[in-house]
Formats: sequence, structure tokens, C-alpha cells
Amino acid sequence: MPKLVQLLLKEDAAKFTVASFGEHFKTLYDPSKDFTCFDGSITIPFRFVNDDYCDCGDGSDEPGTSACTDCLFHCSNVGHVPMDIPSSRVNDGICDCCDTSDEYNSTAQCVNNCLILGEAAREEQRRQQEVFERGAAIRDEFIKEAKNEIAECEMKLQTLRKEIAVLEAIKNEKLALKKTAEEKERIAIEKHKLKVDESNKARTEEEIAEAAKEDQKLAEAAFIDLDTDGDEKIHFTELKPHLRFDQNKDGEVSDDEAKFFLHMKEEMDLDEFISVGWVIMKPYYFAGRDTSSMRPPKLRTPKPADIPDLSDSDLPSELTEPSTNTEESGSDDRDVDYEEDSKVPPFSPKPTEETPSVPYDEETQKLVDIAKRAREEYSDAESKYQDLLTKIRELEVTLETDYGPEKEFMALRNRCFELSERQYVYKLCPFDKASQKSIGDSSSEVSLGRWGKWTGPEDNKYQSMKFEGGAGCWNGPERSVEIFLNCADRNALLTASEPARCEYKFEFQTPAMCVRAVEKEPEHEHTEL
Ligand code: MAN
Repeated sequence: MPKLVQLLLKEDAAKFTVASFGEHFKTLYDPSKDFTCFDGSITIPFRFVNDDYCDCGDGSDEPGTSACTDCLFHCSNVGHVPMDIPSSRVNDGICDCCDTSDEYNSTAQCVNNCLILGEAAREEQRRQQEVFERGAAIRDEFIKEAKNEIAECEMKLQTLRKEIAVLEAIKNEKLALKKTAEEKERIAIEKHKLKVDESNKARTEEEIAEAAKEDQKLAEAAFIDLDTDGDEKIHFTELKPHLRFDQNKDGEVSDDEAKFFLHMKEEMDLDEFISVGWVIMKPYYFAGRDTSSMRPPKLRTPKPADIPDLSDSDLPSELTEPSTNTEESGSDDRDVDYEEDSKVPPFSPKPTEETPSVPYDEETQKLVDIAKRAREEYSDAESKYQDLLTKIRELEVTLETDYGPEKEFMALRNRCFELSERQYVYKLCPFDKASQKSIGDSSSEVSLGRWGKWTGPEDNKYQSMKFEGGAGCWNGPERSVEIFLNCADRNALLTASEPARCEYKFEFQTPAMCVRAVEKEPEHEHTEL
């Protein structure tokens, strides 16, 4: 409180309620006497009063100037509301106080209109009181409703907790059944897969054996072709006429070039040729030829007529040269397949249904079906359990939320309030979320935050609340809103502003704020009405 007013109030409090403060003020300043500061510290000649120099520590020598900082003039304004004005406004020719007391020593023609103003003020006060009364009555209802709702939530929670215990047991039982069924299914599918693998492998082996046979037939045919004297041996001289064996391409097949295909021996019989000679010779023998057309006819015993005519004369000259690119299609290809097969990782069936490449036998199919049903039943039990868990969590959150000392703010939950302000529609859903969207663009909703906490001062915590963690502001903080609450006889979002970028401020009125005086700390107000 300003120094001068404080002093006056202390010393003459009784008088102020009956007499005009201004009149009383005049008696304290007697120009025929020296002036003693109100705090008694010093006495000065009266000419020092209002000389625009501050002599008294309490500022009492300068009520009509602004020389002493922090000094106020008090108008009692009987009939209306008392008022404190800076002492610099006393006797400045402007009527500040409705009781005219501030212009006690000036030429200003002030009129005392405190009664008229006071009447209007009292009318407004009565109106506010009515709003308050209606609000307080609604608040009482809110409190009652909240009590019922909380009791209901608690009961529901108890029931659901019992139900969830049952659902959990069912879920665990279904899980155990699923595990057992899936293990049986896994073993059955593995067995099935092994069977399929084995039969594939057997088929592969058959094919390899078949190819080896084919190759042997080719060797036999070539042997007969090259054994020109028919002595059942290939002599190296029998190879020399065949230019396809000319490895250094000098136009003739040398002895060594010919012997090379006979393991550097002079001659070779059929068995040795099949197992050793043919392997080396085959690419040279078929050099440049379309090997598919060279597959021998189905020979049992190779006869000259059965053997494809593979003499040099039939081969185009460019094909008589050995070519390493030319591959024989039979066993080589199959070798590759076989190797690739062996690289396939060991089979491990997944617990989910898969379409088998070979249909399951009846027993396996039965186990697969049982496991499928077990999975479905478990998933059904699990989702029922999760649904119930969500409901329980919602009830727990409701019961944990601070809805005010008498749960009076609970009436605001599950409700939303909107306000159009400039180009935006602001929405507030207490205890849930706040948002902003551009008018005419309903898809542009931007989150201003989710319910956070009460932020009022210690003695009035429920005066404001904060919503936090909204959409990130470009190059700035996450959006947030602070909501200031006032008493009224209906809920409404009154104002929305953005005092700092992405930090919003709402004003919200609600009957929940209309706390009756008996529930409130008495307020120390200086009124003289
Ligand atoms: C949008 C609105 C404004 C905010 C800016 C920040 O336009 O959310 O309220 O100030 O983004 O970039």
C-alpha cells in the first residue's frame, strides 16, 4: 500500500467511514502552522508543502505534486467505490474522484456524482451476484453428479477387474492350447516337408543316373564312330584325321594332340574311354554343334546306323574348333540344380498357415486345421482381453484425474467447446485436447495440446489449466494453451489469443468456478458502500 494512504488509514480509520476523506485531508494541512510529516519524523515550514520537493520520508509533504514517488491520494467516494490516485493528480484541474476531493484547492468545477455512479455499480454488482448464485447452484449440481459418476466408475471398475481375471485365465488357457497345437502342427509339417524333400531327392538321383546313362550312350556312339577299323579300341592314329582334335590349330592333328585324348596312351578300349577319354574329348568332339540334336538315338547296343553321323565332313568348318563355351546340357546343368538344392536352408515351418507345395496328408491337414482353430480362438480371447483392458484403463484414468476439490470440473469432461476467433475455430475439450483449425477448412485441424495440469497459483490452483505437447511450431516450440477460468452461469469458451507464437491463451467460463463465500477465504476489500 502506498505510504501516505497507509499512514492516514492507520491514524484516522474511524473518521473515514463517516466523513469525506478530502475534507479530513484539508484539516491535516493548516497553512498557519508548520507542517509535521505524518510519520512524525520532521517538522517543516508550511511553505515547503507542495513545493515540488520531497521532504518527508512518507511523502506526506507533497500530496499535490509528484515529487515523492509512490505516493497516492485516497478518495473515499462515499456512495461509490473508494479510489487511490497518484498524488500528482491532486489539484491538477482535472476531476478524478467522484466526490471532488482531489480538487479541494483548484478552480476545477467538479460535481459529486458518486451516488449516480454508485447506483449503476451496485446494479452491475447485483447482476453479477445473480449470475454467481445461478452458477453456484449449477456447481452444486456438478458436485452431486460427479459424486454419482465416480461411484459408478468405481463399481464398473470393480466388475471389469473381476471380468478381466476370467478373460485372462481363458486367454492363458487358449495360449497353452495354441502352443500345443502349433507344436504338433510344426512336427507334422516338418515330417511332411521331409517326405517331400526325400521324394524330390530320389527323383533328382534318378535323373542324374538317367543323364549318366545318356552320356554313356554318347560315349559309346562316339567310340564306334572313331574306331574306324572296328577293333574295339581307339588307336591314336584313328583320331588324327579328325581336325577337330587339332588343338594348336596348325592344320593337322599331331601324335601328341591325338594321344592327349587317350591319356597319352597309344590306344584305349571302350570302358576306359567311357570313364576317362570321353570326359576330355567330349567338348572337342561336339565343338560348335547343337548338342540337343546330337543326343544319340535310344541306343541299347550302339550300331553304326543308330549313331549320329558326326564325321568332320558334316561339320561346318568353323565348328570344328573346340569351344570351351559350348556346354553339354546334361549332367552339368543338373549338377548345378543339385548344388543349389543343397544350399536350401533346413526347413522350419512357420506357425502361420501356408499353402503347401504338395498337399498335406489327412493326418497332417487335421493337425494344421486344429492349430488354425486354436490360433483363431486365442486371438479372439486376446482381443477381448485387450478391449476390456482399455476400458479398465479409461476408468482408472478418470478416477485418477484431478477434477477439482469437489470434483466439480468433472462435468466438463467428455464435452467440447468451440469459438471462432479471427480466421480460426478454436476447440477446447477439457481434460482431453485443444485444437485450432482454419475457418472453412475442416481438414486443417492443428493440435494445440493435450490435457496437462492445473496451473493456478498455490492458493487458487484451479484457476487455470494447461494443455501441452501440441503440433510442433515451425522453428519453434510444441503448441500449448493456458486456459483461465471464470465463474459464470454457463460453460463457454470466451476468448482465444496467441500472446506468443504457438503459445495460446483461452478464457473459459464455467459454473464450476462459482465457489460460495463460505467455501472461500474471506477477501480483504476496502469498501465503504
Ligand atoms: C499456424 C497457426 C498459427 C501459428 C503459426 C505458426 O498458422 O497455428 O497460430 O502462429 O501456424 O507458424
